[in-house]
Amino acid sequence: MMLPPARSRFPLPVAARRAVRVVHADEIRGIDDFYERFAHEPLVVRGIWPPGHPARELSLADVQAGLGSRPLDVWDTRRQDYLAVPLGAFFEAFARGSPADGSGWNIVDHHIVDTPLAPFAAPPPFLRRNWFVGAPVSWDGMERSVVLTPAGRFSPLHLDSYGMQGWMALVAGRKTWEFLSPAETRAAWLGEERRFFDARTDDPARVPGLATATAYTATLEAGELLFFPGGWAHQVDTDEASHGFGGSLLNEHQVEAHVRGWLWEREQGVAGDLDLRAALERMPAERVHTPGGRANLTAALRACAEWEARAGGAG
Ligand SMILES: O=C(O)CCC(=O)C(=O)O
Ligand SMILES: [Fe+2]
Repeated sequence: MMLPPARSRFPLPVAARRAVRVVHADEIRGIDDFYERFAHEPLVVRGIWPPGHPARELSLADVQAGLGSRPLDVWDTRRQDYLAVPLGAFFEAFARGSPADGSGWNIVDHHIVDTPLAPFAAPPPFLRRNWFVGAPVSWDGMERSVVLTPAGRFSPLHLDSYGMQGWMALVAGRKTWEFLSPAETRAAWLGEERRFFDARTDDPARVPGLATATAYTATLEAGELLFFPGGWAHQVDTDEASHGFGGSLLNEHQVEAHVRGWLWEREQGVAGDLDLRAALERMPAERVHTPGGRANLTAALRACAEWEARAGGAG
């Protein structure tokens, strides 16, 4: 089904907007079907929590209680780093809402595997093939996180690290997402400043390539899940105070996008701590489930080798 394309307070200066595809969870018949028929573009999935599912009932107070006493990991877009914020201070600011410019605290990847919230944040069955979990990467926390966003907050355009795939499911609130495909994402990169275009403050004349681009947009509502594939840049506007869950994944189905994203980060000097090539080289055969996935992995490793040979030759 199709909805009219959504538009955020700070829309991307694109030629056209197109509504993200919406499906019901029952239409997805397992992991292979998901990657064959759905996962090549952003997707809204309805019906992930059947009536009576405990995640649907989780209040903000339940989330606060379930977090324990450890400070929250807040992503600070100005510093491009995590900030540890005491729980009490965060919930006070959450109640006040974000300043009009959309700044303020936002929690989208505070890991909760070691808290009572973990079972509520289990990814749906079609999102359970994940190389972040278990050896050799062993970044299990990436699989499920809590999401807590005050009303009015705006996350400017960015790519998630390692070209990873992401999902978010809201228990309450609303968020408007705008996406650029991997091919159009580069037009929004301000190379000399090593950052993406910020729709709140930057002159659209700085990103002329977007004038012919199409943004995929969606307003994510409570009870819905949003998925985005590897390498899609996104900006997120939170119209209503929101809480829910999210997670990140890497796997055989989109490993080429992950490698492209990671090599691009290395080129720009913004790559994180994971040596993706080394991890992929050590991936045990039993963690690859399909012949197509095996071929993707081989192609991705070849791309890493070629990139490193070029970078070595250039340097
Ligand atoms: O919800 C937000 O403000 C940002 C979310 C996001 O960028 C993500 O989940 O990757
Ligand atoms: Fe993101």
